[in-house]
Amino acid sequence: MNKLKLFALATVAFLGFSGAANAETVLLASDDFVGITFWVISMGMLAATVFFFMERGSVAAGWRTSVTVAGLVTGIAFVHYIYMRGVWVQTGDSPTVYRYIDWLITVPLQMVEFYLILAAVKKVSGGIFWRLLIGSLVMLCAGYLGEAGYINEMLGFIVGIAGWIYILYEVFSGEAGKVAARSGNKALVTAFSAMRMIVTIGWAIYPLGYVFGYLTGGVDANSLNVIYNLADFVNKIAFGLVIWAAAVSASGGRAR
Ligand SMILES: *C/C=C(C)/C=C/C=C(C)/C=C/C1=C(C)CCCC1(C)C
Repeated sequence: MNKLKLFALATVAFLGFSGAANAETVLLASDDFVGITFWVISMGMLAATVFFFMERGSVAAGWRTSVTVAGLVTGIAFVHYIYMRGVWVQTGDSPTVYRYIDWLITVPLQMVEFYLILAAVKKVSGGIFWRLLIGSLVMLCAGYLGEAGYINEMLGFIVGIAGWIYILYEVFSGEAGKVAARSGNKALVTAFSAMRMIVTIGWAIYPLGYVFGYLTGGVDANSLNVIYNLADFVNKIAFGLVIWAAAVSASGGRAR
């Protein structure tokens, strides 16, 4: 247990150090509000990562992997935010490639979370994970191709939306949704419904950002980045907190 905490602290210290090394070449202007959101959110991701790794040991064994994955999601986002912040502050350009690399890693990890919290209470098929993974890959690849200019922006949007709808279908009406509904486990049902709401309402912010950024004429990099940044803050940190809360309640409070 102590070894794990030590490892978490060492990782975080290392990451903080690499962030500090980056800071000497990057100076944030006091009127760069988009840059400030990049900065604030990177610190939020760091705090959430430390929190999830430290809390992992306080929950029942079956829930630990879920809490660890929540920490991986915010930790990976933290590293990407340091780079995205640098690109934005230094060039004023949208850090599209770093953003999509981050999403390409963290969104599948969040899809694993749906599977893991079900697997913590019930025997479930791996098909749930694979279908959610395919939906997220379709959504993100289409979005990237559209944003980076490889395909028509509208086409990228439509295919991306189709991938998202497929994910929603699986968590509401597909096998995942059915297993959760039938589980009879209160903590699981609460967490699953909250995660599902995040994937529905919280995630809707991203296609809205895409619409404002690319489809309503003229890419406004400022609003696009603020929208994406706020969305990441909610969808990565709140998503993890929901899992952590379910894990604590399923473990009968915070007993050690
Ligand atoms: C941590 C990062 C997360 C949860 C990122 C989620 C991203 C999306 C839900 C993106 C969705 C998009 C569409 C539904 C349409 C096409 C454009 C995208 C990729 C922005």
